[in-house]
Amino acid sequence: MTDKILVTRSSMPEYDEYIREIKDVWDSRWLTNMGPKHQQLQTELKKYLGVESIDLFTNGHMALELTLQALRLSGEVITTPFTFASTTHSIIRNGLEPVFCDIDPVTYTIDTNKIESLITDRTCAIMPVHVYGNICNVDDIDRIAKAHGLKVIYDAAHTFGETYCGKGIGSFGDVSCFSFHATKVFNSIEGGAACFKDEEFGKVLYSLKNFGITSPEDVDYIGSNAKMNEFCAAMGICNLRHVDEEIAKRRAVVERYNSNLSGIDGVKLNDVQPDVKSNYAYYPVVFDKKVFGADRDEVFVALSENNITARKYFYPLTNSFAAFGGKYDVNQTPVALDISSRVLTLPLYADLPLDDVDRICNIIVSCKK
Ligand code: T4K
Repeated sequence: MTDKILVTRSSMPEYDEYIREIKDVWDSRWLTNMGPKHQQLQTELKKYLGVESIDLFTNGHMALELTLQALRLSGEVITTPFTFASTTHSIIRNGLEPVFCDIDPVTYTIDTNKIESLITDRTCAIMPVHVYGNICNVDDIDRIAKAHGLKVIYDAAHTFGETYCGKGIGSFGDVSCFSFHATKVFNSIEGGAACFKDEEFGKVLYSLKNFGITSPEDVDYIGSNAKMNEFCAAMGICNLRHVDEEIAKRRAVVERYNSNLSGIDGVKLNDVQPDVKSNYAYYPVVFDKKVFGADRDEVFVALSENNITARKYFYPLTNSFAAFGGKYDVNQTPVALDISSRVLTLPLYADLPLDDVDRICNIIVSCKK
């Protein structure tokens, strides 16, 4: 019996490197509340991501949720359902109404040709998602937002370190939010960041992650608690030293998958987009049963039987969640509905042995009928 292969595996520094990094935290007993490690990671990330301003959070979700609160929005937010629960929840938990736009069948990001028909006099913002490391059509989105006076908040959870035309992906839109969760290309165990340009917005956002406290005797906003602690920041500092190396290794895994799976009829692979420096975050494969003979679920089961856990990211669509009591109609986003029923994300992490990639691909190929 071979060891189980999971969809991903956290990147980690050497044990001793982390222990050295937390020595100051231990000695100082300064464990959280924007301490020195938090400051250091923030400074290093600002440079690495190529953004004007950045603030760190306890996770990517709180970055999204508090960003929407800090923008003081009301009304409707145009977004997509082909995403993790976090995107949609951040909208609804702010008392805003999500309006679901369909996705592009090639990049799986918001279909910018369909945004304008969804704009009403209640629309206040667009919250597009860069999916799997594929970036949205940021040029179209910028044009539409400017024409209609809308804010743009990117869910950039999957696009750590990517650039578009040489610019950090976090520098697009009014705000871009990253996730540094254990499963991401770069992790701080749990963590996240919001990147922005407007300093006034930044001040409100900063206080919202600390209960809305603005000075020792003033609480000006109804905030939350979403501060990154020093142990997480220390993990981030260590992982950032190695992230380029990790991305290069991920690339080698992706290229091995591509060489094994390209040219198989009924198996659609994901291409790196023009002008994008990719981080190789996920490896999505879309199956066409009519051509390949087997559907996504059959491939999923075949892999599971061999101790390999692929994942159906993103199935089901967020607009079908029981939590929303049938309020939204999945048929209004037919491309998203179709892709979510056919996509499988295959195991991908820096240290995934190439022999295992070959084995995974052989199992997939053996499903062909
Ligand atoms: N927006 C988008 C588009 C997102 O995808 C996400 C998060 C967010 C926003 C919110 O960001 P955060 O608030 O999470 O920072 C995982 C992650 O928990 C979640 O962060 C991620 N997206 C989502 C796509 O995937 P699960 O429920 O699938 O994770 P789980 O526990 O099944 O882990 C998957 C695999 O990862 C495991 O089989 C093994 C590996 N793993 C997992 C953990 C927890 C590790 O190697 N180490 C670990 O510590 O949600």
